[in-house]
Amino acid sequence: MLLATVIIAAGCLRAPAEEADLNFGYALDPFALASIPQYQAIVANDATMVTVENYMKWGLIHPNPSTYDFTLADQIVATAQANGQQVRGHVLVWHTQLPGWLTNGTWTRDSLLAVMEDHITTVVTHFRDNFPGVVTHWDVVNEAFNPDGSRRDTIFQQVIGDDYIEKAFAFARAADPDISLFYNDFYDDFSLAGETLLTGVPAGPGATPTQSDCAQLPKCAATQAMLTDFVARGVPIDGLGFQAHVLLGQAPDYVELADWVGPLGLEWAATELDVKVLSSLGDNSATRSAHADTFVSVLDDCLESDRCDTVILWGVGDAHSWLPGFTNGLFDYGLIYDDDYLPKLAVVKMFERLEAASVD
Ligand code: 9MR
Repeated sequence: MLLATVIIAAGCLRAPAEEADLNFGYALDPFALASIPQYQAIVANDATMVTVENYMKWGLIHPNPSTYDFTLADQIVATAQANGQQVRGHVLVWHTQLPGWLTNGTWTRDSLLAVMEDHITTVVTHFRDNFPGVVTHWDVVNEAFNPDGSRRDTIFQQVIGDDYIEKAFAFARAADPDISLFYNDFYDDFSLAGETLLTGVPAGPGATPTQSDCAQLPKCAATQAMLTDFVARGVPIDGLGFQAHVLLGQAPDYVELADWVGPLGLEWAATELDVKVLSSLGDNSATRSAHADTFVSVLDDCLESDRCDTVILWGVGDAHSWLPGFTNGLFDYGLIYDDDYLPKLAVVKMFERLEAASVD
């Protein structure tokens, strides 16, 4: 029993994930990766694919118009390469974490398109050339829609217009013909309601365990319309990422939500999975049981679908989760390892589910 606990504490999900042909892993923080032995062991022993939680974002990787800083992203990609893992690039175009020179600049459609092309080309090419074959997927555009399906009012939307998204995909494809290019967003009802509450943007509804019909959900329907149009016109896109920052017990049915993706010839992935637990409920056996079930439900959806081969968790352990900081402490305990990098029940349950898949 002690030996089993030690093995699980250091990670055990990689072998069954490989057996199940699943890209499985975590969004990583370079400082934790460089300095915390348990973190390093879990990442090495659980993950087949990792992503970079922050340090590939525009403001951090491209801090001045003519300066790129790949130091921290490179550390993560080099570690993944040494571990024999793949990397999902995150993210090329997003309205958050942009540098001041971009948000405060004066742009025309053409000048902003040129800057976007330079950014996408430089970043994609950097990883293509320095780590051949390691960065296999990119989240090209993130969160372009409001909960009601209208376009989010970003600098790219304002200055370039609706076609900034397809241009971003075309620039990424031109920079690397071999990578998978994803549009990435969130559709669950709780996250959409939270966004409406925080920002006043128009309301959802979004997906719940019992309502996951994309056509009935304005933001999902708008995404479906956009991707359908992209495929019809040959815009280079390979898939849709569902972020999946889901509420305890409230994961949508992603198989149903994504049932239109396969017929378009696209894939889908769970790209930022974590499970929001109300801090007031605590991290105890009851919440850990529901927390494990919520993780398994999303994993299950991906394993069940012949169009999903990737599940990435948005962090390794609760000590580094974005959740408490971003929700004023309302939510916590989102990940499958605790503050001390000890495994929760979710690790055991995901191990069992992956093992079952590998013998299917
Ligand atoms: O986890 C990220 C956090 O550390 C950053 O401060 C934050 C900035 O907005 O972004 C977080 O990651 C987000 C991801 O890039 C896109 N989807 C939502 C994620 C959680 O906010």
